Amino acid sequence: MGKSTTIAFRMQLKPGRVDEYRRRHDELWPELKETLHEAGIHDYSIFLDPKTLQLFAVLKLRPGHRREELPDHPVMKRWWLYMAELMETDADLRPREWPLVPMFHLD
Ligand code: RM4
Repeated sequence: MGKSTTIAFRMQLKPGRVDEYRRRHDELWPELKETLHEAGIHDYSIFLDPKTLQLFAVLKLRPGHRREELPDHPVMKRWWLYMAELMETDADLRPREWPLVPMFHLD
């Protein structure tokens, strides 16, 4: 089995939604966890910058992952719909994502 790749991206929380955002992730739907794992995602963390409400997501993708299929997955769609009141979204209610550029890594 090959090595996973790490990607990172930024998302944007809406004002006054920190506690609810954390609560929903503390209670992440088991079927979403399964869906993300099945797509090849693991070791997924999200950090908050409390000053700007920017969310920094970093996750690992297994070789042969299917992350690009997630937007069509019913569970993913349902989660994004549920989260849309808390996060800045695109017109289709996906959270807006700004890819981050890797600059340094220490093993
Ligand atoms: C986030 C957002 C992301 C999703 C995580 C689990 O708030 O919806 O798209 O991957 O939750």
